[in-house]
Amino acid sequence: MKIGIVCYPTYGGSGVIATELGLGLARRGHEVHFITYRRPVRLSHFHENVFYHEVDTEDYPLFEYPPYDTALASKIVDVVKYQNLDLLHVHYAIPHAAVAYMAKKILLTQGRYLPVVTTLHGTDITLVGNNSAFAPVVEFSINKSDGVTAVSQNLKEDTLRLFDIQREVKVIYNFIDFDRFKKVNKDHFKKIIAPEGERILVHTSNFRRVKRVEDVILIFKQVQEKIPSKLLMIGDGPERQNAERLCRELGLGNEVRFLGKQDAIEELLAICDLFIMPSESESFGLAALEAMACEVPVVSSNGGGLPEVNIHGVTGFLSEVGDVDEMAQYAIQLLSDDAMLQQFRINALAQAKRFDLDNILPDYEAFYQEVLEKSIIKIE
Ligand code: GMT
Repeated sequence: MKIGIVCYPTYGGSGVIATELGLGLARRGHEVHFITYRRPVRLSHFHENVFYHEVDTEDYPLFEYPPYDTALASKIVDVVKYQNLDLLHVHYAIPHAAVAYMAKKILLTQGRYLPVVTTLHGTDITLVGNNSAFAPVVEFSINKSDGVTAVSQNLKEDTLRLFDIQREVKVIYNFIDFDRFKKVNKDHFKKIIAPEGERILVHTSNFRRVKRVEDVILIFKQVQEKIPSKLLMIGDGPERQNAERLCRELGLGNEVRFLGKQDAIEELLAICDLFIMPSESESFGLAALEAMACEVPVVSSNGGGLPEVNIHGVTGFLSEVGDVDEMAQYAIQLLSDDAMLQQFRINALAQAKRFDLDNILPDYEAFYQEVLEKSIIKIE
């Protein structure tokens, strides 16, 4: 198949999933064309069967906001026509699903039907998409897609609850590439971070409000009062400054390290004992899955689809959103019991295996095939 992929090229989960999916499809012999405004972060070097088309937005004094949607639609039309794509897969509804609809309509005037698959990732439904500034367009463009997937059962339910959806939404979970995410020996590195053998807690995110980054610090404060420990804060975003300020106020300057955006997350996860994810809402929680694949248990909130990934009392613990005290108690319980921690590590890996890329990728291929077959019927 020749597949176009539209996504955000940044560090967010939707861009990561879109890129890893494209690379996986290319390894299985499909021709994959990424159409984005910048090279996706995980598309770092040359791959067979992978092409990259950059969307160029023209700057002009009249434009207060560069018309990205128009530029993207034009680029999609161009790539579909000249690369002869079979199907377009857009990740994150805003604005990609609406732009795909526009491209599809343009191509139709030229006698070509472009089947479009939209994958809903989370905040495009629960936070931003739900906002009245976007909702009518989000609803319309989901209904106009030829196929729609959601990354968890919870996100599917949210989509059906928040919008008037006239079509089937298929759940295809986030996935993990075990060739990359696995526990590796980084003991030399561990000695630098925790020279006295302290426990290492970790949080990775884009530091947006929905992540409740300050809760991570408040949980860690309680943990390190009971257990010698260090905290790694990986990623960057609007809440980082507040989190750093809170650390200074709580006197945690030496115990917490803000590492910023990191590419080799798996090398850092390899030295960690516990992942903290207290998000307000999380459609799936890809970062938690990456940790579990590296045998790191998770203490998280129960927001959104997190209970589908992190199993309470098995791979970690779940608490109500904002219940910092309970999350801290769970973390202390786990980190002070070697046998329990070891068992949770094993359980976390076993649960992560359910989301192995090799199992999930064929679901996408089958779904594409289904959409293509229905599209042929539509043309006829
Ligand atoms: O909000 C983010 O953290 C980024 C966002 C995205 O779309 O880039 O992540 C969402 O998509 C991920 C991949 O499907 C999910 O694993 C994340 O849970 C989801 N984030 C939220 O729902 C907050």
